[in-house]
Amino acid sequence: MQDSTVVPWWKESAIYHIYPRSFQDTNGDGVGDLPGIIRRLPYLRDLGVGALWMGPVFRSPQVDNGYDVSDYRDIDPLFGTPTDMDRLIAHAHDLGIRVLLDLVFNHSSNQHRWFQASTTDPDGPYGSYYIWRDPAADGGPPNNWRSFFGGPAWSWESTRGQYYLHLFAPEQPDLNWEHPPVRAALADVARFWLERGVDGFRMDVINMISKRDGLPDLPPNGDLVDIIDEDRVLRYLQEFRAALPEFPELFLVGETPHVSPDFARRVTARETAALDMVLLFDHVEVDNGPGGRWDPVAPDPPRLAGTVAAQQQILAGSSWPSLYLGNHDQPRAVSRFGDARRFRGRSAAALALWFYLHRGTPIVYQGDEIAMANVPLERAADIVDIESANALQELVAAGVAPDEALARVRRRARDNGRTPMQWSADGGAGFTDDGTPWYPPAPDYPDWNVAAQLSATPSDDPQSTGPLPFYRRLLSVRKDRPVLVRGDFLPLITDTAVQAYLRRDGATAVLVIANLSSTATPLAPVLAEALERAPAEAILLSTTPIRAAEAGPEAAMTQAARPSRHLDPWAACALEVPLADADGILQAFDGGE
Ligand code: TEU
Ligand code: CA
Repeated sequence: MQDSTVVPWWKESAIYHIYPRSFQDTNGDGVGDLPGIIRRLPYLRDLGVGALWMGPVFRSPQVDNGYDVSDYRDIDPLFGTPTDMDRLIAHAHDLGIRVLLDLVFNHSSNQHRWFQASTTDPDGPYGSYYIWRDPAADGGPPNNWRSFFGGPAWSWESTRGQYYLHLFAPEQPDLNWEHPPVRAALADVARFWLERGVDGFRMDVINMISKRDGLPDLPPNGDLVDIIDEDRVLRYLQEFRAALPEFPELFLVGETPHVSPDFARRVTARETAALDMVLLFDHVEVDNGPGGRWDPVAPDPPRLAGTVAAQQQILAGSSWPSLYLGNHDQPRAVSRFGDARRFRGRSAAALALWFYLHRGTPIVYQGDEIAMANVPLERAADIVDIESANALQELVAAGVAPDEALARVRRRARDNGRTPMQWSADGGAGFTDDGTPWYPPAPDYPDWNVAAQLSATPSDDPQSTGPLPFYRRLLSVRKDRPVLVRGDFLPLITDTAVQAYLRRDGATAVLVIANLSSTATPLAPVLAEALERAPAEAILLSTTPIRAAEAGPEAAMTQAARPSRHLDPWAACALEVPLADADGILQAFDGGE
């Protein structure tokens, strides 16, 4: 854990999240690979990120695209070799980029030798490595838990004559963290990669590793995560870090679906020495409808902003938020929270400015920096992700008309965020030279790709050039200003389409204003005045010429002619304001200390 006076790298720098199978193919098999990541490291350096987190590349049957690991110490040939990983780590470090691997420690693959042995030799050294139970009195599963991927969370293993637990697919048996040899074996896996130079880990569904004693039935509307023993999870994570004292700089970010605020705060507090950050979920569930994730409703800015502000509150002080708006499990942010149809470039930039200048570490998901969007998913066959395909089947089985079921699932299908990275307008989107991509690139890749946006400059309008230059400037501005790294988060407006907040430290303040909608929206006078007053050099970032002076004479007249200030659609800006002005703004919003 870090010394509290020094700002650790993971607070100052952004992290870039790579989905390896869709990032860059170099051997023509249509699947991204480690040499492909090596080839694109200069792109990450130029983007201005300080670390890359790659999804799992360990040996796996790929039932859940690598989140079913059959050998934690070997690289799956699909992605390359251990030597490729060594080269990647060395090259990344040469460019000042740290490397984070994705540890899937809640469960392994059923093809892992541990599970094979646990099945065939219950009394052997691996007999208790997994969660086995006898059938219930009626001969069925031991309790009523349902898997995240649909169906019972138990499968019968006839060789052993018992059920085993799997919170995800049957091919992903949960490891038994209550068994000390399991905890020691997993710490050894971490040590193996740390000794090869890895800088830290993202830990998959790590809040689920300890289940409540007795594995009790869930109440009728119980959520699977109600069965977690958070105190033991915290203890096991403290033990995990304590087992690796030779790596004092070890960075750990835990993926924690549905975790309680109290646990998020405890597990990331410096004094508990467990995790450095957690990946929360409330903000990526604001558009869950009454039927949950697969019954989506339109997200609205106030709900999204209010949820993010609540997370900031929970993780204020000695904890530290992560800031992600998309990943391989989520639909594309610009399609979900922006306006990909009418304001694709500008809404992607506005979302990035508003979201990533909150307190916490930005985690940029591959492709979001060029506003990659959802894909049509016109046929059920286009949905290949196990979770999304199972959800479609379950909806139809429950009587939802197939077209309606597809319409609901396609909006949230994980396939949306897993299409090949769009590097250029060349065939295969520049993702693969001569292979057939494992999944077709989005049809819009000829217009939305890295090459098309590389030539633009940060001062260009992201609506016309795409957001890549804007992202670069955003990450640079954030990193170069201590107030944007260390400053407090002070919400001003979260309940309208126009959002506003302050970041403030002892020396200065930054005012962030964003219209997260596609219509011109009134701006509170005190904010309009702050915009008018700000000298040009105080405007750190802006997605549009937000001020009359900046927009040229024609806008001056428009702006001045307006009875009350309006912010154009997806206009967003960050401006430095003197502390006195910041306090005045806070008072005006009655948000003063
Ligand atoms: O995801 C955990 C998880 O809870 C997600 O499946 C989530 O429920 C949904 O997909 C999006 O809200 C992690 C990995 O990120 C995911 O890719 C794996 O499928 C899952 O764990 C099992 O390892
Ligand atoms: Ca490949």
